[in-house]
Amino acid sequence: MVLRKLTGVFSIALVIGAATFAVAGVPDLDKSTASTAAGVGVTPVMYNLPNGLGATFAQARTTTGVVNATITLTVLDGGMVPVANYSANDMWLQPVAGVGNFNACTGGTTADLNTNASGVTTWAAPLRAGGWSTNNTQIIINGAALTSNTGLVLRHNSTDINGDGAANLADIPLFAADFYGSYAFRSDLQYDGLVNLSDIPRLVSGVGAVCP
Ligand SMILES: [Ca+2]
Ligand SMILES: [Ca+2]
Repeated sequence: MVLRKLTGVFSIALVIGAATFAVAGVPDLDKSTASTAAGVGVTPVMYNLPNGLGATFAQARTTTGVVNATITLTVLDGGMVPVANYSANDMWLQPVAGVGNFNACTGGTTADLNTNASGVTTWAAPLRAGGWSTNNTQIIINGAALTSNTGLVLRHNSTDINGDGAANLADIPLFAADFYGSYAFRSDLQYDGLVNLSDIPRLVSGVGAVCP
């Protein structure tokens, strides 16, 4: 009986907690939404460099060529009201862990701007990051991933193939191994489903890029 009462108290506490979480002006991870301009059924790949001189989101690629993968995020609170002027520093990208070695520089994947009056921000400018990932890319708001989707279909690679934050001579042997070996996404820098001569200009021009 005592246990039952205690359970009731805990339930009420949980409900109060949930209600508090949905206060005005606080981003709601389930009601906020994000998408890429590439649309459904497309798998864009971003080419990133630690110094931010990799591809813009409009220069993402699929096996058939360039595709605009610009991300639009609409931040809403629990009452579906736009959260305006939310800090760009508190919204960032992070691939789902488990595959690859994606490694962003500090602040290297934050949104372009604070949210506008409609609660909207974008990712269009190049990221500052190295390493690679073939998993979905999550939108993180103040440390927690959006729950309104399971991540955006957006993959990443970089001349910083080993993902240590610097594209340098240590990455070249990895490329060489993939160039002569079986296909490896990490070295498909000019993404088209093949690792061949067309990937070498990005490899060469990327060497020397480090986090700022
Ligand atoms: Ca490296
Ligand atoms: Ca290629």
